[in-house]
Amino acid sequence: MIKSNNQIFSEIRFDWDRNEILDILNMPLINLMWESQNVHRKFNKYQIQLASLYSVKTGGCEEDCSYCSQSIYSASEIKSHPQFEVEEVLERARIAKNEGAERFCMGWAWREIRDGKSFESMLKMVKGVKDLKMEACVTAGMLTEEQASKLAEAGLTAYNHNLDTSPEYYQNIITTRTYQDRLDTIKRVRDAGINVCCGGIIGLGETNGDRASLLEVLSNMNPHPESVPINSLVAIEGTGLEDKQEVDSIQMIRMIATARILMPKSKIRLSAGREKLSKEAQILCFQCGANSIFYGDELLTTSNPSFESDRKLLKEIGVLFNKDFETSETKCSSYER
Ligand code: SAM
Ligand code: DTB
Ligand code: SF4
Repeated sequence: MIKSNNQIFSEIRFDWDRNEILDILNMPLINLMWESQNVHRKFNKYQIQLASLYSVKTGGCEEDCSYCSQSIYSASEIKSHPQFEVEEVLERARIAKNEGAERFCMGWAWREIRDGKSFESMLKMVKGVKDLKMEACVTAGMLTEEQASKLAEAGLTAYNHNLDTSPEYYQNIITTRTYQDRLDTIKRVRDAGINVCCGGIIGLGETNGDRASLLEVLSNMNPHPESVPINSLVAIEGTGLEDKQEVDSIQMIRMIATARILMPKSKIRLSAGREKLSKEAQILCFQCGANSIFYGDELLTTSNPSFESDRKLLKEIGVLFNKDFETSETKCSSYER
C-alpha cells in the first residue's frame, strides 16, 4: 500500500503497474487530492488550455462503439451530415479563436481514413488551422503510415485516438476492432512525429480495476501521450449504453488525479460529461491536475457549457488561460505559485 506523505510521487515513470495504480485510485480522497496537487504544482502551472471541437463529418460510422450516437448500429436521432467544406471548417476555427480557443480539434465519424478527396480536404483544414496560429488536432479513426506522414507534413499538432477502456473490458464495448488496432494507429502517429492524444471514458460499466488497467497502458507509453482526455459517459438515447447510470463526480476527480500523478507533464483533459459536473466538482478536477477543457457549446453530437460560462468559471477560479486572449472580461489577477 502506498503511504501518503508529501513528495512520494516526484519522478516521471513509465513502469507503473496495475496494482500500484489501483492503490492510488482507491486512496482516501483527501490524500489523493493532496498528492495530485503536489505533482501538478511541481510540473505545471495552473493554466487551462481551451480546445474547441468541431464535427466535420457526423454519423454513419461503421464501428459499433456502444457509447456512440454516430455508429450505424445506434438508433440515436442525430443530425448526420457529410463532410463540411474546407472554408466552412476554417470559419468555425476563426470563431473559436476569437472566443479564446488555442487548439482546434476536428472529428470525422470514420472507422478509418481513406485516401481521396476527403483526405486531401483534411490536409487543407490542418494547414488552414495552423495558419491561424492555432494547434490542430484530428480524430478520424485508424490511419496508415503514409497518411500519418502526410498529416505530419501538413503540420498536424496531435491526433486523437482513444483506448476508451481496459484491454480486458474492451470487447464488451466495441467488437468491430481490437485494442491492438488502436495501439497500432497510435504507434503510427507517434512514429510520424505527431503528438498523441489518447485517453478514455469512465461510466461504461467498467470496474475500478479496468480504470487502473487503462491508466497502466497509457502511463507505460514512453513518452506518455502528450494529451490524455478523460471523458465521462454521456449516455445518449438510442445507443447501447443509454441506460447507464450517471458517473459520480468523485469518480471523475479520482480518475483525473490519478492520471495526473502517473503522467505528470501530460495535458489531462476534462472532456465529455462536464455539463453534468457542478462548478465545485470542476474546480476540484482543475485543482487535482486537469489542465484542458473542450470549450464551446457543442462536443460532437451533444452539448457542452457555453464559451461565456466557461470564461466566467475560469476567471472566478483564478486560473490562467490563453495569454493572447485577455480582455477585461477574462483577465484574472496574476497567479502566484
Ligand atoms: N471515429 C473516431 C474515433 O473513434 O477515434 C473519432 C471520433 S470518436 C466520437 C472520439 C472519441 O469520443 C471516442 O473515442 C470516445 O472516447 C469519445 N466519445 C464518443 N462518444 C462518447 C460519449 N457518448 N460519451 C463520452 N465519450 C464519448
Ligand atoms: C475526446 O476524448 N472526447 C471528445 C473528443 N475526444 C473527440 C468527444 C466527446 C464526444 C461526446 C459525445 C458526443 O458529443 O457525441
Ligand atoms: Fe465511429 Fe468513433 Fe463513434 Fe466509434 S466512437 S462509432 S469509431 S465515430
